Amino acid sequence: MFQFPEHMKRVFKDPYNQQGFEENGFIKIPFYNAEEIDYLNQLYEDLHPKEETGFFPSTFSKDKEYRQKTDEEIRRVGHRSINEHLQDITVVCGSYIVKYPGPESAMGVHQDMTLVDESEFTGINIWCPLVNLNDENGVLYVLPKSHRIFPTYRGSSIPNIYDEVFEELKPKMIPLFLKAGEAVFFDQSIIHYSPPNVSENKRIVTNTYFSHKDVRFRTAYYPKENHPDKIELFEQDMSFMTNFEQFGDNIFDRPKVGKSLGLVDYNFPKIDLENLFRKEVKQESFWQKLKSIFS
Ligand SMILES: O=C(O)CCC(=O)C(=O)O
Repeated sequence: MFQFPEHMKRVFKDPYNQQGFEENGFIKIPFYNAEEIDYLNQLYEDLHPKEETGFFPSTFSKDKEYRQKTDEEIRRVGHRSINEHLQDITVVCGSYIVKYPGPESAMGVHQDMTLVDESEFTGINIWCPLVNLNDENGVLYVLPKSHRIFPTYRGSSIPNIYDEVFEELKPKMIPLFLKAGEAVFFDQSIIHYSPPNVSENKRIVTNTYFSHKDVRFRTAYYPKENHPDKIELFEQDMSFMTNFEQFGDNIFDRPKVGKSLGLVDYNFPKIDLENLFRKEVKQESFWQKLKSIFS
């Protein structure tokens, strides 16, 4: 089992952003200007396959050309702001994440799958809506500080640390009512979810995934039948996010890409609410204060 590094490798130019991100697992930063927002909205209309419904990330699309063009353009447009705020990074993938109106557009409580070697690196999403978010159109909720509860291996085949406490965690989570063009940079391992879009319009977000420039990419798979107490790790390359074919389906199968690095021990930790939070963090006033800072 791995340990988290004592300090994250620096990626934010502003030390306050770096510190806030490390402490809480996320940070809000203005990202696109009005012209960039208009361009990316129009690009989505021009490019997206017509049959999309519900919750639809472009990384799920079977249309490789759409995925590639989206990736190229989102990286290109984001470059100005990335250059302003970040240093020593490698940008891995740009994508759209769209919620069409309807109950099936909900995204349940989760942590994103392991994509980097978290003993040394952090995978970060720049999640930026192209519309103002509100209670109706699929705002993102995060559980502050949850990126550091336990070191975890994550993926569809692996049991989650929060499986038994979904309902208790939800009231602790904070909605990020971002304006169009304002981004949340969040650690992939933070616990997060978004309710369905019950407004009349689709909600378009761009997501730009990056890590430190020296990053080692890793994915994790649980070979439950043969090794119930182990995880198999896979080395992946830069193209994994744009080329992986198993996001939309076969996501529970052993990865068909990457090089197996063999088996490692894993103790499948679970959140126990009683022991989870330090004393002051258990108090309701702590959460009220956090909500007022971040909302
Ligand atoms: O776009 C959303 O509403 C949620 C996105 C999300 O949870 C993710 O990409 O992991």
